[in-house]
Amino acid sequence: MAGIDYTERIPNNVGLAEDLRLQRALEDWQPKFLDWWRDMGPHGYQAKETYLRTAVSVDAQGWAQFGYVRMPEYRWGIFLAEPEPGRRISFGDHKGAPAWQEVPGEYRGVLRRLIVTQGDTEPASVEQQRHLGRTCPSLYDLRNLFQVNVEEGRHLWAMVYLLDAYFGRDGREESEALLQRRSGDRDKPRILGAFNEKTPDWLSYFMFTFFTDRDGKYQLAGLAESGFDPLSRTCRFMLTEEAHHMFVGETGVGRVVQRACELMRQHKTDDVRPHGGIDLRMLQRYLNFHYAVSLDLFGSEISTNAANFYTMGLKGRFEETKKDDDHQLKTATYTVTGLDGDRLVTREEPALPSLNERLRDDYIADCQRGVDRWNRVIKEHGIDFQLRLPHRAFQRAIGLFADVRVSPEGRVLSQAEWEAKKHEWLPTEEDQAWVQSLMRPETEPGKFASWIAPPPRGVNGQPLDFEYVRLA
Ligand code: BYC
Ligand code: FE
Ligand code: FE
Repeated sequence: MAGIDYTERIPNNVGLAEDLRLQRALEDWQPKFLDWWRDMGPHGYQAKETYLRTAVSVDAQGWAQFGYVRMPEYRWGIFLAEPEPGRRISFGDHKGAPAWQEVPGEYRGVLRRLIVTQGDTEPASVEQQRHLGRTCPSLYDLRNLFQVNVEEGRHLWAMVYLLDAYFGRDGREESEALLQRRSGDRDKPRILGAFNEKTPDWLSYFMFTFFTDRDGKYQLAGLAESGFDPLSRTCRFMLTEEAHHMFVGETGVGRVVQRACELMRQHKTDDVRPHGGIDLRMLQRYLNFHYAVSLDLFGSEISTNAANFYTMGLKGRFEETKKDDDHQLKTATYTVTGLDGDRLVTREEPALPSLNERLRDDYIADCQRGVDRWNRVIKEHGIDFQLRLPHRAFQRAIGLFADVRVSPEGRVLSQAEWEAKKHEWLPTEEDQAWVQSLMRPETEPGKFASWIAPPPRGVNGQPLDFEYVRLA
């Protein structure tokens, strides 16, 4: 592996050529990353040419270059959004001070933990999705999957850059550990719950990119406000990529909805299964599951960690600088839903420890907008059905509702009531078997599987029957 010109091989706008120590650290890490990618990246497609978008710089021309690439040869680069001259910390105890260009010593451990938690999700999602290729509903979808995968790989690079550049030896150890944990592994699992779940089929994948990548958007938006400027700039550039992941999720689920509606109309039935579709009630159960595990990713409703991240100036609110308040929140309150015996009630809580819940609220509103767009498709087909986000307390494993059973409407249930009803609310074994039975590959250019409508247009102005992945 010696002798590679990494300054050329790793596109970057961080002056890598001038920083020998960092170059050496990344030079040591890159082959380990590639080993991981070969072992845990998309299974069976490493040698196939895929029509991918590669970022080679952060400006308008450079960040969306399209061309055929074999994934292991993808140019994973390190990009930070352009610096804001004179940027100041906009919240917390250090509000008004110049943004940090180096790690503030007293927060080193906390900051490292945040970066590691963020970084850990990126390779985890690649691991979760690695077997989807062989059941792709079209070459268009296969290409989009691989686009998401290489970009999650780049997001891992983004966090490893911060660890290697700013955290010395422990940063390098964390960089290695990011390649050693494995999604779903009993002994060395990924850090956060949703990233140890399986993504066994394309419906789960579209739900994941809608709901779980959207957690990414909100977490990255909080970190983009960070007083630690390199983290802020890194996250700001990652957010431009994240938009595509949520596009894949929203349009993916939307196309499944559309196909279900078309089949319902055509065959005048609610049960579209005999016609190779996924019916709306089953979709609702998948939605319920992915929404709940994604809500858990925001952490506990009342969290001293969240208060500390904010007070220390490390993680802000969504659109922190657009908010019109004191940005310190020492006396402010926030409305939080909690439990009172077996009733769900709202309470005014101190704002600082409620920051996870506040970010969750922003996220829920964003999810609702996407669900509304799916419902418009259903309505346009003249079908009387609506998809709904379940209550925030439904099926939670983290926080105030972790120990209670709650219906999608928000009623606290006895264990017996839950057992009697849960098959209506969460994907059943039968649902999973059905969805799995639909997962037959469609690899002829321009063709789409029976359960999903084609998208309105192709990628980067290319036609739908473009050879997005060369399988030959
Ligand atoms: N599963 O006070 P608490 C993305 C832990 S997604 C397991 O409740 P806190 C992407 C927590 O770590 C974005 N453990 O929560 C999407 C803590 O452990 P320690 C990822 C959990 O700390 C798709 C303990 O419980 N980015 O980018 O206020 C594809 C008590 O914590 C969970 C980030 O998460 C869980 N769900 O907040 C690819 C941003 N929830 O420290 C990529 C960075 C909590 O006591 N992370 N715990 O051992 C954070 O800001 C915070 O760590 C969290 C948790 C919001 C995750
Ligand atoms: Fe990511
Ligand atoms: Fe993502």
